[in-house]
Amino acid sequence: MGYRVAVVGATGEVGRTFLRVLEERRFPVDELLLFASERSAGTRLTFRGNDYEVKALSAQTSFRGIDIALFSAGGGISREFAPKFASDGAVVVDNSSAWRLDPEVPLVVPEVNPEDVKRIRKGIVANPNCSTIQMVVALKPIYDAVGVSRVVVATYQSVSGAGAKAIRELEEQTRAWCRGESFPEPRHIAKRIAFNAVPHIDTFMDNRYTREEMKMVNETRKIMHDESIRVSATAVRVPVFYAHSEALHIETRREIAPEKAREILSRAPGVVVVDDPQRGDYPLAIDVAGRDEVFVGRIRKDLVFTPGLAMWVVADNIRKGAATNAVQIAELLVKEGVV
Ligand code: NAP
Ligand code: 3JN
Repeated sequence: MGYRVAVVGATGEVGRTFLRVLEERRFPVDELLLFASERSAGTRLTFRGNDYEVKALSAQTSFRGIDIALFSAGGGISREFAPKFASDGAVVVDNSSAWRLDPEVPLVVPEVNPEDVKRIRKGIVANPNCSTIQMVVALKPIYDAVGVSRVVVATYQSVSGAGAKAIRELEEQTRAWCRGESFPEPRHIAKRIAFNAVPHIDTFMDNRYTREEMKMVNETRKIMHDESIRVSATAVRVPVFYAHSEALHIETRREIAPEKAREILSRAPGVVVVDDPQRGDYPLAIDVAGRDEVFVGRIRKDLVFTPGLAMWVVADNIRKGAATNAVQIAELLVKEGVV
């Protein structure tokens, strides 16, 4: 049996990747409806070798008969349209932060809390922030083995996290530098990103952390069902096209040898351990781009948190951090008979 699937934000970085991932994973799509803004109405996108026309999403759009709607058009669109799709019978898998902390909306990473998809109340399941997803996939096996009390994390986030226009921005700035021209003004990233590192993703909050950093704090607790886990994050944009990297410093509740952590992580679902630094083997964004797993390396004892571990965690932010995780959620919805 197949499903009637809608993609909202189909022309964006995440939307286009949804189509690739649905095709690669052979998700049972019977009918596909593509939506974006008025700007790209009429654009044609390919899925399984067939052409589909993108339609403008509007208050007049009919949402009847849709089984699953994959949303990636920003929080405003999700707040307005997800309830409309849901009240017409669809289950919405939403990629924005709009619904993530709503107690009636499950926030799901299939390797961590798959059972939560059954707790749908509003017809919406939220996909966590990309930086949270890769962190919790790496944390969960350690948490299950010895407990985790505190995490300090610094992120190195690629420009694709800020959308298709930010990718063009890094390209244009780099091209200008190569030609000896002056840099064009930044428009989609807070500061010049070429040859730079910018500790400013999303907006600053009253506590002087950014919204991106606080997403990691709050979403981790909700996904792990543990309000006692303390997370402190610094989120940094770096001139990388695809894949986010993270330096994690973890306080565990009980002692664990790095060798044991390596063994546990090697067996964990969705994790690939690449950890032989003497031979120059550790995860790199350029190798991880295009992959669906979370890559972990540099696993060692932490020198501040005792007992504790330090590790380096890398994942493709557009795939595992967004489209792949959302399609995995859709697969769970099918498996659990929710759709
Ligand atoms: P993007 O490349 O800028 O694409 C944005 C998409 O949203 C485009 O398809 C755009 O359509 C569509 N859109 C914009 N305004 C719209 C409107 N008024 N009505 C309908 N569609 C509209 O951005 P992206 O990287 O794909 O990310 C999109 C969203 O996904 C983000 O805002 C964020 O909420 C979420 N996201 C989540 C994660 C995560 O951490 N899980 C990661 C990345 C993104 P047009 O082509 O017509 O402009
Ligand atoms: O910047 C990144 O690397 C990830 C960005 C995600 C993002 C971008 C715009 C709006 C989000 C998100 O998923 O948290 C949002 C949002 O708040 O919906």
